[in-house]
Amino acid sequence: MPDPVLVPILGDQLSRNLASLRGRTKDDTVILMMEVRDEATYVKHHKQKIVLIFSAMRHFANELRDAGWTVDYVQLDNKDNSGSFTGEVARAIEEHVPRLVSVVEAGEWRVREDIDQWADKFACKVEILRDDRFVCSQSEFDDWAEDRNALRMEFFYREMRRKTGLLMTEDGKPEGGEWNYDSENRKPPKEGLSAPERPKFEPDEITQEVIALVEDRFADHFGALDSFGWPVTRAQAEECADAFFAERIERFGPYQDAMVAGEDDLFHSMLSTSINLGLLDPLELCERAEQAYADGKAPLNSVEGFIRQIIGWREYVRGFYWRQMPHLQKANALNAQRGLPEFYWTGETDMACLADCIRSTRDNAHAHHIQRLMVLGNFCLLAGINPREVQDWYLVVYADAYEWVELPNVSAMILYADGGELASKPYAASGNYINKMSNYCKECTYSPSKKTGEGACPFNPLYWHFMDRHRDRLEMNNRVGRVYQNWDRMGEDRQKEYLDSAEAFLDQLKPAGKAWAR
Ligand code: FAD
Ligand code: DLZ
Ligand code: SF4
Repeated sequence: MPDPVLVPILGDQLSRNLASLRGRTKDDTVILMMEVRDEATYVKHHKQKIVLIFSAMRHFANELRDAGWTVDYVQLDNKDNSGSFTGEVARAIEEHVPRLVSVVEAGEWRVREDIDQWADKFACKVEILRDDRFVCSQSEFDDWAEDRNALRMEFFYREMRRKTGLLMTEDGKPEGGEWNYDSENRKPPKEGLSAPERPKFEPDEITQEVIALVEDRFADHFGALDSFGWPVTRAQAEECADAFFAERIERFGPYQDAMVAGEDDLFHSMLSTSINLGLLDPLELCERAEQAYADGKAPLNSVEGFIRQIIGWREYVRGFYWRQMPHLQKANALNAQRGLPEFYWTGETDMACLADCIRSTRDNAHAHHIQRLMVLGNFCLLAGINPREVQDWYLVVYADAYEWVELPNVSAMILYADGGELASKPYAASGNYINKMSNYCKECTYSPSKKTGEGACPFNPLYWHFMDRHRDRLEMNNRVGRVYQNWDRMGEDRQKEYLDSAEAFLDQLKPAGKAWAR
């Protein structure tokens, strides 16, 4: 093919409607897809995450070929694989002699920095296109953020509702009269609460080949592989979406914050891996949710909750990431310095809530939102774990983890390491919250009603230890400040019991001995 356009497609850009493919002709385009060591090892990703990405990439390449496109696909085990995106693009330029390299901007800072060098590095024109799979462009986010003292998801979300028209009445009002039905999304789980199984997919030949590759090359990475069942094609992802809209969305809203031991998915959509890879279009999913409401198949609090997660939180954290990078990686407003405990990797802890969330993380490369936030995240916040170690853990262990979405959620949302730029207060909670929203405590060695000493739920003294050590900062916060009245009313002796209890617990935490993440 003389002077083609070279279109590199990254592992999380598996969309047929990608900006760099639109308007291209098949006889004039070479698509380049690259499995590279740099991406597979910049952290030691969960084995399922690597299998998911490589298998989805290989399936996508085959679909493109079947549709008549020319695809130059570089496998990780190709013997002359250079190991980097830039190295492979250089090789492809030499081989195909393109007139233009057309690439959609990368989702992550690390990769975008590299791609920004391509125009200088290569003797060939390079265009970098906006990733318009997101509702909000960066310049639009910046315009919205520019003249505000504080960024709050809620106000951004309203803009996105107006922009998309989702759940808006004809006269420009929010459907049902309210913007946000979060207060109706906090139903504790009732006894025996269980959700229908989501579709899982037996590994086909392509996935099996990738599993063998990962077992061979990444044997020391975290996570189980035998339970792999993630959708790796758009058709499979659509089957998962169909199942969610048919069977689970109705109760998604009420039980959004509920946790049940052994019920790993509950009523969550389990679609984040497919959305982030590009297999599913986030806006199409929101439209399906809206339709489910219009058809009377799902209540407003479920549908609004789902749409808010996608055009609200998902878009908000992405805009926030690009505004805050690169310093967000190093932010540590609370000066948290403790190492991540070993049990985050082994799951060996007698705290039943953490043990179950870590088991699900190891077995599925997934935990649902409230587990990530109020169990795993809350513990790291209260125990003062160093943000870099927590960031690495979350980036490694979840199949849906890419830095643009992981970092704001970890650094800003759970650890308050940005000092409150993203969220108005830290999500700190004692054992009482977990006991209310889950059935974990029933099977736990500890008691959530015991506050200090032997057998007390560790979250209880840790909560007050956290509040006490950050009093100077948090007392000023009008959403938190009131708790200090309770603290002061306890008196010095009781306060000391809390603080001693927390310190005894923290002292026996064993930091991770092995380099699990990097
Ligand atoms: P559902 O509960 O069904 O929600 C629907 C969709 O909304 C999700 O698929 C996702 O696309 C979006 N969404 C929901 N919450 C968020 C959020 N806080 N930020 C961005 N998108 C959101 N999500 C990731 O995709 N990748 C991550 O690396 C990631 N890391 C997280 C780390 C922490 C500490 C926390 C608290 C949350 C994190 N999330 C992350 C958000 C959320 O936990 C997952 O998107 C969700 O659990 C995925 O499961 P689901 O598809 O069943 O989601
Ligand atoms: C996460 C990941 C992994 C493990 N491997 C690859 C890869 O070999 N090739 C690829 O194109 N993408 C991979 N990814 C996803 C990328 O990290 C992601 O697409 C970019 O970093 C986004 O900026
Ligand atoms: Fe978790 Fe505490 Fe409940 Fe045990 S008692 S499950 S540690 S919240």
